[in-house]
Amino acid sequence: MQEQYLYLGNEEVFNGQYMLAVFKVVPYGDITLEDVATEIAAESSSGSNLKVGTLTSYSKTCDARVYKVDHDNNLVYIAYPWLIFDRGGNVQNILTFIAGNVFGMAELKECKLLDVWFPSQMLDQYDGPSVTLDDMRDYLKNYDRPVLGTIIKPKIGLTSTEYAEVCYDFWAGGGDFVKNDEPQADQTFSPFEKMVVSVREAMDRAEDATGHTKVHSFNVSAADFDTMIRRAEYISNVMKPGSYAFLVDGITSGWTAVQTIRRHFPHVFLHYHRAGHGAFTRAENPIGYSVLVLSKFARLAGASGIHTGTAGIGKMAGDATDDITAAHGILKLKSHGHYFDQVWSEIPETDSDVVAEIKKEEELWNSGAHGIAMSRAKGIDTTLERKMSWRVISKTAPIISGGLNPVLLPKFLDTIGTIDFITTMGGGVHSHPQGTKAGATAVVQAYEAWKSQVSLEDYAKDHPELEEAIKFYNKHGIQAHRIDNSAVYHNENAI
Ligand code: CAP
Ligand code: MG
Ligand code: MG
Repeated sequence: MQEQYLYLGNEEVFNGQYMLAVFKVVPYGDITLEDVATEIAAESSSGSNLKVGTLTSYSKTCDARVYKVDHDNNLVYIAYPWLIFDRGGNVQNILTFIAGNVFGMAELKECKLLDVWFPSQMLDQYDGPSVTLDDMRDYLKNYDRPVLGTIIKPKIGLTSTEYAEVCYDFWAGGGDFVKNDEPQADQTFSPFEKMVVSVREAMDRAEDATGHTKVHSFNVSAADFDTMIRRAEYISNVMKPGSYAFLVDGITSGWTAVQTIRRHFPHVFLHYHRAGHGAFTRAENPIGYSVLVLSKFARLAGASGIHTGTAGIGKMAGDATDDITAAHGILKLKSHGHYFDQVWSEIPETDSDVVAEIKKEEELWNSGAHGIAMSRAKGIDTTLERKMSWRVISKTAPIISGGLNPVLLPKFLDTIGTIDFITTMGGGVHSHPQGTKAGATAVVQAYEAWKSQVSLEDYAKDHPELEEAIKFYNKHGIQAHRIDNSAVYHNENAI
């Protein structure tokens, strides 16, 4: 037990000077929860396993504080004086503190960081997104449906021109958005620059053919930041402004890579791909952090969009409670987390402007407007960012992929409760029996069916691409049978 970190019942932790965190903790042996909580607080802030003689009165102000222990649920609440974090809006440094050595502590059988809470005074130190899905909607002139996208498959192995042809087919079929798959970079069979030029040419053809603008998200993850910046600059020189996003493999290339691209290219949609997150976030992982925690830090760091999962409908692990809480947690001005309610305002949440905007946002969401996007389609200007961009951490868009196909889209739409997201279907488009173009059209038709509240089967009667998709995916889209949204998404634990 390290008493200096034990502050049960302490109210100071709510004074805006502390970032709050809650961990699910199971220690080995018969160590008490309070005891091990102080060890976690020490290791994740100022201490070690032994009390040192070099402490000063000031250094003690850097101590994390265990302010609540919930024995029934094995929960430990720890407050971190956010002044201990590296100045200048560095997200990597926070996670080094709270999601660093603690995961290696021998006395811990379980240590899962489930939720975090940022006070408004702390939010003001961080970048947040500079480009949001609203800007992409303005470019696409798409306000009344999700941005419908794909990932080019096979995941790797097409030449640059073959890759671009698949892009063309998807866009010609009515799709909005194409992304590189997360490992596509600069491979011998698809040199990066040739791929970019080929994509631009295919995009121009698709825009001429359809009369609609299109977007492509390019992976700029690389061996070093100079190469990342060089690739990003090359894309910026080849593509039209607004027609491209930068994808960063945030887990494998790291938070510094994410923030480097965010800061060097503040006018470009920053697409955070989370390949590798499963090692930390899966429910069956006793050590790690939640999808919500990952997603909240991505918003803090300035990601315009991050993958948040298919709520148990697609091929990846994750359920409605985890994935939908994360999606709403990064979209809304006020979000209900697993344990904390977060207001993403850099001014006190009691400020009348903020209170008014939260009220308006809740009304829009509750009005079945499926979130802000639909209301904008009705000409209601709700874009908080336009009015208060200097006062809030703008929204981050959920990016939904992982085994989805047109047949599963309506169920996901019912589950997520908004249209304000990007969906990207890879296998679920390029496996369509009639090919990629028909696959894209089937996705659009599936959305149209949902929007007009007609069953897919009825809508398919005069939409052949969807009809073919239903036959095929009900047979092959294994996830078609894995629709379990019984996990009711709610926030009973919100404080
Ligand atoms: C999906 C995907 C995505 C993962 C990401 C893939 O392809 O491109 O990277 O699904 O998962 O490589 O598997 P499919 P998440 O559409 O063919 O499944 O969004 O959960 O991070
Ligand atoms: Mg700011
Ligand atoms: Mg992928």
